[in-house]
Amino acid sequence: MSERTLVLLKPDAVRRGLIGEITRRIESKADWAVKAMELRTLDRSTLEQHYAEHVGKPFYEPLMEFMASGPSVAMVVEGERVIEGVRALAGPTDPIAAAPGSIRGDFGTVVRENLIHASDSAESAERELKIFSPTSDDAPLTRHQSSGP
Ligand code: RTP
Ligand code: MG
Repeated sequence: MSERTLVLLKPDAVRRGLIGEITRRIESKADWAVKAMELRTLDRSTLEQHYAEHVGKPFYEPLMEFMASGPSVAMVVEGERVIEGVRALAGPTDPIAAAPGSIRGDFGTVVRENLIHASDSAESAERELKIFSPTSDDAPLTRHQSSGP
């Protein structure tokens, strides 16, 4: 079933020049498509809504500070089982526990600075897409066959 998810490339991913690498992995999956994309430094109010479930946890304040420390890329990705699928590409929260081949497993070492956020359920996706609402271009996506040399 085709669905939409919210993906954030966190400030560490942007600082380290990994926007292209991570986006490539997502975009390469058959029939998944980036429907909206925006680079911006997330403000406190957006982050409070986004991470409301973690208020009061010991990692909450450092997480908020990290997430506001520089620009993130917010994107809407659409496709078959994309919610579960991007979580699988990302790997578990702790990058040391994440298998090589996953985004966190290949590029991360620190739990907080784990490169990517992806909605964890249909309910989260619906909620988070409303918070970020990057402008979506709903024109049908035409994939052109490259006619290279
Ligand atoms: P996310 O929400 O960012 O997609 O990540 P997640 O579902 O894998 O992890 P979650 O438990 O929702 O935690 C949100 C983010 O908080 C940071 N974190 N730090 N013990 C810690 O220092 C700790 N635990 C979590 C991570 O950046 C995590 O992605
Ligand atoms: Mg989460």
